[in-house]
Amino acid sequence: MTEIVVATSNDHKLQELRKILPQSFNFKGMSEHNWMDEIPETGSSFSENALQKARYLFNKYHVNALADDSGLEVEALNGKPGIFSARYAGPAADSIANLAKLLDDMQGVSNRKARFVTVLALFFNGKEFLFEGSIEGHITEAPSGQAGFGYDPVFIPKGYSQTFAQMSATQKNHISHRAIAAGKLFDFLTASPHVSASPDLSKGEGDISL
Ligand code: ITT
Repeated sequence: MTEIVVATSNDHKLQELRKILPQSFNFKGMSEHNWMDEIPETGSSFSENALQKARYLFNKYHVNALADDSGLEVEALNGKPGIFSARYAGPAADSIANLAKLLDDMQGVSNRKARFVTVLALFFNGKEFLFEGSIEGHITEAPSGQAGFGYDPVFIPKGYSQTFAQMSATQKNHISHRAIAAGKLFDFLTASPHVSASPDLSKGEGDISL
């Protein structure tokens, strides 16, 4: 079975991706290889960061690599926390602190529109590909629900009445930003001609959004 190593230290992402992506590939966590690297993330966009993380694994360990860079963009905060979602309340901040800062920043703000974005970068057979997904919604006044991770307790997707954290994993994985990006990756991986003769980035093949 073809192995693809997921360049993440976020176990929630790995679990969500594994549920969505084809079972015919072996998506391995870095810890299963005992790789404890702190991968640098210095880009100025989701795409740059996702590519940087996947490239790191590919360059260091010469494996097929997948990376997920994602975050929450809030309209009234000019797109923040965006690429800084994981460390919004400071370099060592956890999800609770990030969420508290977000609700604080949004106090008294009536425009609560937001969207989640995921960019997946794949290094496969020495070539790189990008797949993007996003979902619109709004930020609640207070957290609700226990499931999921990160900002899930305060995000209600458009057309729904529950936060991601109130939904089952199956429900979230059906509609989320990550599900949309991973669905495109799924189609790419399961289209066998792509895998044997990968599309050429420079010709705009695949789902390239650089
Ligand atoms: P890696 O870089 O190691 O993959 P990370 O958690 O630092 O892990 P990012 O830099 O991509 O990953 O930051 C993503 C952050 O955005 C994540 O920590 C959450 O706070 C938030 N986020 C992304 N997807 C989310 C989701 O589906 N639900 C809730 N929050 C999410």
